[in-house]
Amino acid sequence: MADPASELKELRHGLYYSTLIMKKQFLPLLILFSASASCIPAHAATPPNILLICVDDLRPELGCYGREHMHTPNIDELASQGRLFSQHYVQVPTCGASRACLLTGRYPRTKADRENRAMVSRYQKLGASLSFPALLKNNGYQTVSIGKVTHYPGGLMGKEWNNPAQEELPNAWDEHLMPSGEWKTPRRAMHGLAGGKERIRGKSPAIEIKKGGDDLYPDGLITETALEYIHSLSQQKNPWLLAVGLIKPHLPFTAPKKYWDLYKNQDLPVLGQPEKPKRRLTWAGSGEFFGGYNHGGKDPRKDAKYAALVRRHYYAAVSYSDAQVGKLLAALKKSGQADNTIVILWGDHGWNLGEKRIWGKHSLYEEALHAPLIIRLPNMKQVGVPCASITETIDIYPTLCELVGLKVPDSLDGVSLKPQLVNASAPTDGLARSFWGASQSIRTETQRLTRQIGKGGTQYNLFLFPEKSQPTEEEVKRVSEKLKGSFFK
Ligand SMILES: [Ca+2]
Repeated sequence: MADPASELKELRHGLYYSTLIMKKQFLPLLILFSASASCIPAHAATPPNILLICVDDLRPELGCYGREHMHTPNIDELASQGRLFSQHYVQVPTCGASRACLLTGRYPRTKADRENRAMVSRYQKLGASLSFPALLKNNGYQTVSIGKVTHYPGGLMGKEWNNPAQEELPNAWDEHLMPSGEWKTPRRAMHGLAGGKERIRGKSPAIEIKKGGDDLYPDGLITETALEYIHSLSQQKNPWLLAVGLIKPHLPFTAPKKYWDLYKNQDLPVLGQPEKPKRRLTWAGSGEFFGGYNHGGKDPRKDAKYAALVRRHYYAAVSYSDAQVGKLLAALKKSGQADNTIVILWGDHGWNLGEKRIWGKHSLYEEALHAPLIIRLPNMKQVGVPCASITETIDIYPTLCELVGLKVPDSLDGVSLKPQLVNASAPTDGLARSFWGASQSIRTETQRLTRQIGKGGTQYNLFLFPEKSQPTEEEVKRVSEKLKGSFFK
């Protein structure tokens, strides 16, 4: 009898490798590429490759962000070799819209731009050349995405997220894949439980730990496929962009047991800001967490033991993702391409893990908007020195343009982070903008000002950092007067 695991592997090879034919020439980019404009050594023969690792719902609660209770050795090592951005904020605290901002380098201007199907509406408005994968592809790069890079893992839409006639981001990728294994389709894999089980909305558990290898959940398959691509892309002459989208620690908080074992006896730090805020503008009802899953009658807002259990499960899922990152970086090293590859690790937004009595991400509070960003360049200086300047997701697209020697398109809203990659203490404009529905939030080094326009008129909510005291009415008035001109029209 055939071994089901090898059958699965063969199926993946059959599906995905049949199309891995490298035919393109990269002359246009060779002409444009200027090694002196980047941190890439002048003797580099071709433009650098790019390995972009997107991690879903990853808080900056990682060892390298100073959180010692976390077991994240691989992301920590990447940070020690590159630049950690300690104050990186996303534009929208939801998967699809945040990823659309990453890939297009633009603020979300409309309501549709702030929703999970943002990529589709942007593409329809802005056309084929709006994303950096498309720009790179048009300039000779081989572009591949594996897993959840745009909103739909694999980049296809339709009932099961696998209709080849419905691409989420057309003309951007030479290949876009989602190995769904025993879950059969990307939709079922996205929230998949062990054993190929599909999440049943409102009935499946939010947490699960099972004994098994990394392929117990879809990220193991995504990584395995990515390892094969790192190997095969490195054999060709074209520069490449490989975007790998890991699904964990997105809900449900699942991981193979070995990652749970790291936390089962771990003391957890006291939760910051556990109370519902008095200043409640844009406060979130945690619908995804409470409505999407069955908690067996338990509520972490009232049950400290359950809250700690859920947190531990989230952390186990983080460590599971971290292990996948380790495999990707080891494969890159083994491929011989590490010295000519830019590595970016990006979290699509944060997550309130009980802070402010929120269990979820759909708000304009600090925890939902603060996300990890680490960039490692070949031959980088000041490695391991973090950059504390305020940065935002839209800055990544122009950064990549500058690093590979392409002109930054005029349509972009962000600013290249190359100065901060060269010198960790280089300042930025010191301002990050985030959006949720009709509300907006501005983060400076010491303040977050959120504006809500509704039936009650225009209201402002101010937070001061570090969050020790609540601002007085006077301060709210003074800061909103000072910053309100910076809200995006
Ligand atoms: Ca997400």
